[in-house]
This record gives sequence, structure tokens and C-alpha cells, in this order.
Amino acid sequence: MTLPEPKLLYDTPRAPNPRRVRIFMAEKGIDLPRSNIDIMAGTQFSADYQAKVGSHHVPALELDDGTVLTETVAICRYLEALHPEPNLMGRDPLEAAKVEMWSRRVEFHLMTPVAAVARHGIPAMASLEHGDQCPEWAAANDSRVDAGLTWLENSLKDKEWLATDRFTVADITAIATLGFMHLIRKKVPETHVATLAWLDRCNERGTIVD
Ligand SMILES: N[C@@H](CCC(=O)N[C@@H](CS)C(=O)NCC(=O)O)C(=O)O
Repeated sequence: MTLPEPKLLYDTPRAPNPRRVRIFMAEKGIDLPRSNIDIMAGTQFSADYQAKVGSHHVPALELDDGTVLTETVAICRYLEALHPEPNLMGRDPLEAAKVEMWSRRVEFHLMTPVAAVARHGIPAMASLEHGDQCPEWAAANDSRVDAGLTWLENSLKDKEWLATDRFTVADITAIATLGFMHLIRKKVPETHVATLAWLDRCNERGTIVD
């Protein structure tokens, strides 16, 4: 079966989900043309983008048969099918399930509260919430970010990588989430030695692109 080839990545700098795809592509040595969608200026809400992509989110991946994929993990899954090595999503059903489990755990424990603090607490991000920010929700999530960081630290104790014996997309989800924390002025605490050692290991790979 001939599968359509990726043609264009709809991307934006600084945001965590497009960065997950950029790091995934860097790991696999994939280079693609990119269209920069300025989400702070609201380009994702334009009729053109919505008609093309069917969503007001980035990343999106356009294929050469006109298909457009959204959802970070769906995009990664397609790229993995076309470029199986290095394997980042599991070599067998059990590994694949573990990788997905850990990636989802990071999304729920850490990425969701970090996003809530940013999107509801930073005035410049009000447009992403259609002008309807809820500062109380930002405040409520602040301690959930701290709890998420503690969860990550405990999850990395005595482990080199989050999901398996090698770097996977679950690690990418965590790196992108931690990178996003600079927006809410939070850092990994110095006492979280397992997380900091894991971050060093990730950064040594040379693929953790901005
Ligand atoms: N479910 C989507 C979420 C993507 C997402 O939240 N993207 C953010 C940037 S990290 C975005 O496009 N925000 C624009 C908006 O909310 O209008 C995925 O996993 O790809």
C-alpha cells in the first residue's frame, strides 16, 4: 500500500504540542516545510485555516493527497508508520500500551494544569479562551502543577526513561510540558534530582529542539 507523504506542518513556536512533533521529527531526522500559524494573533480561527484543517489547533500535518491530520499523537503515529526507526511509540503491543499510558499520564498530571494556569492566568492568552478567562481556575491549578511535578519526580525514580528502557514519545510529552512552564514562571525544583538527571539525559540527545 502506498501511503500519502507528509507535505506541510502547520506549526507555531513556543507552544508545547507543536514542539512535541518537532522533537519527534528531529529524533527521526524528518524535515518538512512549515507554515507558521500565529496563535496569539488568532490565525487559527481564520476561515481559511478552519476550512483546511477542521480545527483551531496546531499542530496539523497536511499530506500530499490533501488529507490533514490533527492531534499531536495521531500525527506522531503516522510519522512513526512511515519512519519506523528510531522507534518512539513501542515495538510490540505491550510496549505501545505502556508508552501511550505514560504519555497520557503526563498530559493529565502535568500538561493540563500547566495549560490551565497559562491560558486562564496570563492576560495575553485571553484570546485563546475567547476572552473568557477564569483566573480562579488558574489559581486552583497552581498547586496541581506542583503535584504534577512531584508525580513526575516519583515516576522517574530509579528509571532512565519514563515508559520503557529507551527514550519514547512519553519522554517527549514530558519535555515539552516542562518547557512550557517557563510561561507560568515555574521550574523543576532543585530537590527533584531524578527529573533533573532525566532532563540532562534528554538534552544530551541533541534532538530536543525548540
Ligand atoms: N488536542 C490537540 C491540542 C493541541 C493544542 O492545544 N494546541 C494549542 C497549542 S499547544 C493550540 O493550537 N492552541 C490554539 C487555541 O487554543 O486556539 C493536540 O493534541 O494536538
